[in-house]
Amino acid sequence: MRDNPNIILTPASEFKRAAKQDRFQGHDYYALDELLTTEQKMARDAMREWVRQEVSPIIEDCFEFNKHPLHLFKGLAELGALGPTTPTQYGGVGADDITYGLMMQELERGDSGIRSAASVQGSLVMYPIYKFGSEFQRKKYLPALASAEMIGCFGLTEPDHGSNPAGMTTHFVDGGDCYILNGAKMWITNSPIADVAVVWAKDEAGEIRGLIVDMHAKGASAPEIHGKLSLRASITGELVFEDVRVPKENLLPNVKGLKGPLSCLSKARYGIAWGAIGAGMDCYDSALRYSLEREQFGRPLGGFQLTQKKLAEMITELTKAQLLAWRLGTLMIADKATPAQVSMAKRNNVQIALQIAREARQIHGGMGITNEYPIMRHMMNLETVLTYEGTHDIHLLITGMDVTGLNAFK
Ligand code: TGC
Ligand code: FAD
Repeated sequence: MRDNPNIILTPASEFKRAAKQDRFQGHDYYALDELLTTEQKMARDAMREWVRQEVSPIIEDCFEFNKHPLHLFKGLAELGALGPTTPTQYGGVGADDITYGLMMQELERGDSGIRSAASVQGSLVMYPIYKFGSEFQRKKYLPALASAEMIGCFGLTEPDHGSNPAGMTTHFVDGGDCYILNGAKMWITNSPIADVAVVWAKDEAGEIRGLIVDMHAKGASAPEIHGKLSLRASITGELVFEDVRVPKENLLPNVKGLKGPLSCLSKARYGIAWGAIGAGMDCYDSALRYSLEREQFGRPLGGFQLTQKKLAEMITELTKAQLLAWRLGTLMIADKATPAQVSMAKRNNVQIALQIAREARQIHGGMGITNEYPIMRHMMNLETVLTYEGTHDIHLLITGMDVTGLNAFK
């Protein structure tokens, strides 16, 4: 549609140009910057600039035509966005959790799918290898993953076990000099392009263990899932294991049980709590700009009380979300954050970002449904973000369990 000469977009394309110029201004209503260190602000600003230069010019096409900009991995690696909190001796940049969060915010301001690529590589592949792996595994995999020489994926969800991963049926048995792995995983970000997968599977005793699986091994495959109307710049697939021989040295030695994968999720969910703010900000920025430039009934849309209500609520919710994420970040740095606190922030911030996208879409009127503006892309992406890493309702039940002490899952 963008190249259709029959469609005249004269006034709106002006707004689009103006909106694009100003999209990255950021909004810091409560002077959050004063709470950040110089290093945190520098990392955020570098990522914002990189997104502006490398992601924004291509992202609408990637989304529309379902293209996966894999070349961006190199830039992400150079900026230290792949496993930012990983110590430098393993190829990371040894950043603190607030720096990590701010990086995710800026990436998701660009696109949730690009943030996803960084989340999976850093929090779901590198983190478990660092946290639960042997020294041999750390040295073999972490530098290669941090530099994007190797791409990883995280296999927890199965076709019949999404919200309830404890029920998984993927399993492995002792095959003498190796383990023999069988089973299937579903909805796995980056699986079709992955060199390695961190796969959670049950051993012969029924205990959940983590395995680092070479995706080039015989019997391992990763068919792509097609037809996604969300996160279209991100590639998603299955993982299928048919008698795959996994070297015994690839078992993660230092964790057993569901707390292994769930603690990786805590790290990634925290990143999403920041990331969603970025998507919300991009929608808000676009809506604010449009409301000041688009006139109806002889005045800018922003001059009507109903539009001001929408904008005022957006910036209020964004500000609350920023403060929630920042405080959670300080708890993460002090190693005091609980999984339930992470759930609250992930759930709240994704929900408000989605609401902001919906309201921003209304402010843009008909133009809001086109890819002249980022709104629908963010909105469609956020539908996935609301669901993955624990659905909106699962996180509500985690909070419910935390405050009542009663487990609604069992
Ligand atoms: P439950 O009995 O509650 O817990 C089992 C053990 O795990 C511990 N635990 C955690 N540990 C660390 N971090 C967390 N967030 C934890 N949550 C629980 C818990 O203390 C216990 O430890 P222990 O020592 O007693 O054994 O487990 P349950 O089976 O009742 O499940 C609870 C429930 C439903 C909350 C959990 O299964 C859950 O969170 N389900 C949602 C599944 C989910 O989030 N899947 C995400 C898949 S990965 C993904 O979506 C990646 S998207 C990638 C991208 O960004 O592109
Ligand atoms: P279900 O668990 O079937 O849930 C369906 C609905 O039922 C939801 O609304 C849920 O909230 C509700 N529900 C379930 N149980 C309860 C309950 N007890 N009480 C009330 N309501 C309930 N997984 C990975 O392992 N690795 C990845 O890299 C990965 N990437 C993904 C990328 C994309 C694009 C998507 C869409 C998903 C990805 N996932 C990944 C999977 C994701 O984590 C799951 O989709 C999610 O956990 C939900 O599982 P499900 O889709 O099977 O839904």
